[in-house]
Amino acid sequence: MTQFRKPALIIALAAALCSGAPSPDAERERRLQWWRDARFGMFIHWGLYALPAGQWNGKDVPGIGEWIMNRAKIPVAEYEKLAAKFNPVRFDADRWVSVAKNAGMKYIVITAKHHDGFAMFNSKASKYNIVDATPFHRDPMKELAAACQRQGIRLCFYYSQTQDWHEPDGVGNTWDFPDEGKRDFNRYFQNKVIPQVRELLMQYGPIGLIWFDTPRNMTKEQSTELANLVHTLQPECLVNGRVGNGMGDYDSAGDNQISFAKGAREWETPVTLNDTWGFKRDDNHWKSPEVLIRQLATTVSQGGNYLLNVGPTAEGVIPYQSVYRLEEVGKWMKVNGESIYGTKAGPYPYDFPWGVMTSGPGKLFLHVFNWPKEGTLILYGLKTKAGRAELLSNRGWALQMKPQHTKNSDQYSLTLLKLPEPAPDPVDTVIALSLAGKPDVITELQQQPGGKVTLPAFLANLHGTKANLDTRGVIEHWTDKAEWADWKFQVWQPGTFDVTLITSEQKYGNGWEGGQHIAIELAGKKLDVVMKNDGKLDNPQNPYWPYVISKIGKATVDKAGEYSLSLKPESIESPKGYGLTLVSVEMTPAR
Ligand code: FHN
Repeated sequence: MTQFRKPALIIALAAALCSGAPSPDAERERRLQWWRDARFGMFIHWGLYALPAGQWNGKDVPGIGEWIMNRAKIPVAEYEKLAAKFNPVRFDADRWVSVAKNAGMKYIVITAKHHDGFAMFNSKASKYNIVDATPFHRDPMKELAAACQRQGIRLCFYYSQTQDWHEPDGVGNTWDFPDEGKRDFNRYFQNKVIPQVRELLMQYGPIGLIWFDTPRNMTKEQSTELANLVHTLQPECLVNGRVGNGMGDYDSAGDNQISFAKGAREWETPVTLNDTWGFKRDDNHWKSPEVLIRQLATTVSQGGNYLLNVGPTAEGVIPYQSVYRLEEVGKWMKVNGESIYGTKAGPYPYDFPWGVMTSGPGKLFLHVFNWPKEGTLILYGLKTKAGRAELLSNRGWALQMKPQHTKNSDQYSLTLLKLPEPAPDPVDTVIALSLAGKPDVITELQQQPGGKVTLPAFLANLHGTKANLDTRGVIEHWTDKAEWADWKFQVWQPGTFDVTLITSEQKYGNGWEGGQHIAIELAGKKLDVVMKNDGKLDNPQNPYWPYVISKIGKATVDKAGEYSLSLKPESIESPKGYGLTLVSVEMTPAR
């Protein structure tokens, strides 16, 4: 048998080469092009859950709105009755699409079927759908597809492939269908998922991507079957990472996860405007336009796409609080879109004290969140000659620049002088820097102008195997005292520094706990302390992951040069055993 295999393989390969068939990687590259250029999309969570809007039998149900059926353990027979009342007569597809368009978004991902199992489209595979089961009798996906075509936006569908609380064989409904032994996931997968995904790809013209969610129990075969189905029916249609088992065209970050360790594949993050995805009447925990704009810039500066959610009401209206926020983002995008669309991560592996950087063809875009008070912004480490610097809000006016290279220390610095006062946009002023060639930068960590040194967890040399670098760029599960980390970095202005540790708390998780005994060694000096909470750090880009500052002590370096700092736990036991979630070590010049 084996004797015949090799020639057969060679013949097949030769045939593929002769036929000029593109490789799977080349196909993926082609599919990704529009999505990479887009960088910013609208997520829409809309379904029957918009009717109860967070309340059941007169009581508030905690948690996110679209999970109400699960959180309140509503029986299928009760929840189904919502369909008879669902009549979104104020739904206007063109209006929704124009809200997205005015915000600067280039694609819309809408829940075709969420975990409650109700299809928001015309489905022959299940009568439990908006056309057959509601008095509305219209297919909003058809109307959205037409409106998207008219307005030049890509339509994409969200589809919950594992959780389906309506079906005995779907995942998640343990209150109606408690007998796990009777659950046959593959039966549900073949009878509902595959036919409905097929319908989504056959009924609405070209679809930008299918956004699967919570892969949980998906086998590699099932993930592959879904991805192949999508790519066979619509070769241009992308599949997100949550199809499971690495079968997506790109990676999906966790919900509301803004940072993503650099060097990973293309990625996208889904983000809420308040806390819920589906409409919830009493959720007033809205993010400010400032947070949203900075999150967008930060995501793109790390090579990601930003998918921002709205949860329309049961009447079919996008809440005004959402529309207002999207309009504010849209105003910023109209001025600064060039620094977002079609751009890539900046060439530096870290962020700056003043903000973040994206890069476009022949240009770097400096997103300045903290406008320098002294009217001067200095960038270290850029070797490529800069041709011109201008504000995107005031093109045509060249900013003054002073490039410098100090031979003995090999320090490169570019100073932007006489910057306008006050900040042209206190949220994010973008400076476009045209370059004479491809950006060539020194990527090693270095002290920044102003004297601060930041050693981020994602750039540490980690010695050990148990703690790991989470995709959001923090070292987590650090519970073994034998594991340690170190960093190398360049100091330009020696002196005495206040050393602090930034660790992370998880808002909806375990919180934060101190008590770990930490030792830091720098320039022959050892500092050791028991970690305590010395204050919270405001992190406007990432409100769901508040940081905690722990003071470590003072350390002095006498001369400029390369240094190494190590961080070793002396003991990592803490009352609850959470261990450390390390964000960074910070060295701030002591006053
Ligand atoms: O459980 C869902 C949730 O309802 C929402 O759809 C988000 C969006 O990313 N995805 C799941 C949780 O990660």
